[in-house]
Amino acid sequence: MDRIIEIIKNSKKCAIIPHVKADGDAIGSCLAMRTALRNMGKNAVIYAEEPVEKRLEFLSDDIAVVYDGEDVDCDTCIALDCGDMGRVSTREPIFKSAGHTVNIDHHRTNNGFAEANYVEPTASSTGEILFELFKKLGVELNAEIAGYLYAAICFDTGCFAYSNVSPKTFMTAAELIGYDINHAEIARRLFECEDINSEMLKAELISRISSYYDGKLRMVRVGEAECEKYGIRPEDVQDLVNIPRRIRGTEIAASLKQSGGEIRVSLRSNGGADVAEVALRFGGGGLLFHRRNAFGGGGAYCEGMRGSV
Ligand SMILES: [Mn+2]
Repeated sequence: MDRIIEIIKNSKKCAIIPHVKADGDAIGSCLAMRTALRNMGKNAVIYAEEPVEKRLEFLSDDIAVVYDGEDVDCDTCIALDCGDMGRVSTREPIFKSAGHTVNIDHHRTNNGFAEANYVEPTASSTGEILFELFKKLGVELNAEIAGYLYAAICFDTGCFAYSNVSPKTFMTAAELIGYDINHAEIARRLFECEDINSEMLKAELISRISSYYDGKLRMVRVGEAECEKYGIRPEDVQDLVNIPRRIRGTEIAASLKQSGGEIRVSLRSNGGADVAEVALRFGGGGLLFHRRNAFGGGGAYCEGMRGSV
């Protein structure tokens, strides 16, 4: 982190990169970083792979530049929430041409692809790490930055419900709320602001959940044809994997989403299965949390995500 602080202090023009298919943690973290850098008098621009998804649009009306391959003039490139170069994807030329590169992330599979890397797998989110970095960097927090960080943490913890939440997560959130942010509205916009068409599609998918091994493995599939029927883009169908995950008896939940000639696979475990290992075997990435079972049992709780086949 000391090296990252040194690089940031010496930078003038920074490019900030969220991972491909940027989620709430990636976008919230990038917005927080951009505001912090600008408040330090630096030039900072977020380069995204694609337009930001609808549910995150409330965060800012000026979220990101969609990178179209132009030459980007920056001295420092900061990748946030990206586990590897594959997640930097088309923004790789920006990263490669920068004088200094920084990688801040919490995915345990992160392979340290930058000049300076700060990877903390016990952190709930990249937002939680940035809170710590900003303190060391002397960034003056305000309601705007606090709101972005809160959104990032809230998103990656499923509103503080997932096993990646630690005492530090709550202490960070407690400090952020102290900046007079509307945390209830942030949570509502992230998790309870569904599009009616997308809910109708999900209703159809619920009726078509497939079960294997006495229901221990449950799966949903969505193709482009169904998305078209309900008039929504496949990338706007969120949390598919949680549809089978929240059925009683499910140990492993899977979702298959067809989009643009590829099928994306998401995996989640409610029990002892290490689905991150499965995702890795197919070239995906994963998060794994070894936590206690509910009410302090000794077993491990594992959660893995994002495999692509
Ligand atoms: Mn994250």
